[in-house]
Amino acid sequence: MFKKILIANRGEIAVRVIRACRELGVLSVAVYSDVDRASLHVRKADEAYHIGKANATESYLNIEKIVDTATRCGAEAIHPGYGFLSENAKFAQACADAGIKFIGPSPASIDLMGSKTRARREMQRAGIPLVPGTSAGVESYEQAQQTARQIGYPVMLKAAAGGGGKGMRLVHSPEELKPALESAQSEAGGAFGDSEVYLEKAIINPRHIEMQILADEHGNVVYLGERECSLQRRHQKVLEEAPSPIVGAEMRKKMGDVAVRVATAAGYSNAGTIEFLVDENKNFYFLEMNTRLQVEHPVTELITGLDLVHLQIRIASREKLPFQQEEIRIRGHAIECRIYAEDPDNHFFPSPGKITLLLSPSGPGIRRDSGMYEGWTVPLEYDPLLAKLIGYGADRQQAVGRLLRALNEYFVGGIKTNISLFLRILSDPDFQAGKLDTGFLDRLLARETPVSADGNSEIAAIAAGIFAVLDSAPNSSQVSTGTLSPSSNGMAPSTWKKAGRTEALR
Ligand code: MV4
Repeated sequence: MFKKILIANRGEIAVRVIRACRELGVLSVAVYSDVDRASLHVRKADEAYHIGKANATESYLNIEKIVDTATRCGAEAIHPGYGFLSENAKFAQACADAGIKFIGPSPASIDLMGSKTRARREMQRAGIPLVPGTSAGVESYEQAQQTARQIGYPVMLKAAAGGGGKGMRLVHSPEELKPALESAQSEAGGAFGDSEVYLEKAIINPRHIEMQILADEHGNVVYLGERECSLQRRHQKVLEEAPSPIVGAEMRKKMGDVAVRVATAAGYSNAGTIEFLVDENKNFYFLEMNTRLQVEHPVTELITGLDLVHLQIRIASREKLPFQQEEIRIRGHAIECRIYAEDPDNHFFPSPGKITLLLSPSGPGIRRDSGMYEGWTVPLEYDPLLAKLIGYGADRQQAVGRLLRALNEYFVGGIKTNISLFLRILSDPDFQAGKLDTGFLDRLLARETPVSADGNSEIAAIAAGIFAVLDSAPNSSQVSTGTLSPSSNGMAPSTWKKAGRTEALR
């Protein structure tokens, strides 16, 4: 086992990895930029080193600086977290060249999955079900026209170097093809320095379901069940759950076996995720593979009882997988809410700033992976993910109930967060019935009319003032609906009632 690991990341995921290191008796090393000097990961690590300016290219994306820091402090391995350098084959190679273990797959596996067309070619050869389409870049408009006609409209144009929706265009009819092709190529060129695009049959309102795998460096691969990730906004996931409400034991085994074959064909090791698009008839198609630990890994941890970060580190130190497929059991249901510093009433604009008050939920079936603390200033330079609130229960309904309860206990003062959005999602009848697809959130948001400026805001401000004075003790909860009695909805009692009780005690 390693003695010291450097974490090339920040925020909640850096804290998550530091905790795993502590549990394994491994020393942890944080790195930080100018604006992260006071961040939680720096406070929690055994050692911390400044690596540059706030701009990520000068700090968290600076390969040379990070590898040099690891060498100088004597770290034997680097955990890249997610985002930043986590899927950068050059970084994985630079680590290897410096004699440092990259906690993740080989540069060759990262490289393969980084090219969507190459990955499609390799996976087709391995007999993996793909969305019908091409596995080479579009050569000309005329060729695209012909291919699109063969596939049948609607078609999807995608960037070969892409993923996550950049350079992607939905094309309904032949007339739309030419302008879509030109704009997709130019967007891909701008975003990735590679304008190659390819064509796929478009699946309308698909579900996005992904399969977690683990592979050791001795050829053993297992799957750990799926995650339902259909709730997203602008290709940014918002809520994830495991298991998927539509996947039963039979479908899980089929998807799991395909995922294991994908990982095997890619010569993959460490933790990875195979993404599938699922159509309304539950046909599933390989979409892409994420060659890193994912944001939403906790839901899989809760339903399998495994610690994915421990296992990543153990795999990187060349241990064999400590279990076989038959020993993996899925139990209960977990749902994750991504708490972002953004304003749901103003187009989800980022809302950086100082956290002046923080009341955090806990209790039965609640896990909170957070990178914030009261008094900390959320920097504007990075992804605004503050924390992940995960609810676990014996079944989906219990997980939802626990999350609703915990969300009502959550209060983040000084900045805007999307906490209220989750109260809406989790209360939605379609959500509760498990009727989700990738269009769900946009439909919910289109339906919902934002609070209008009708003069009530002044009254609300006065009420909030009273609330702050009477109810600033850490056992308070957020203002809830107040119109229903506690016994009827299981929520926190009315803030007015609570204020009255406080008064009576004085
Ligand atoms: C698709 C698709 C429909 N048909 N491909 C979006 C992100 C990128 N990773 C793949 N994406 C999609 N690819 C075909 N052939 C619909 C999407 C898509 C989507 C996928 C996953 C999660 C959310 C999504 C939201 C809109 C579109």
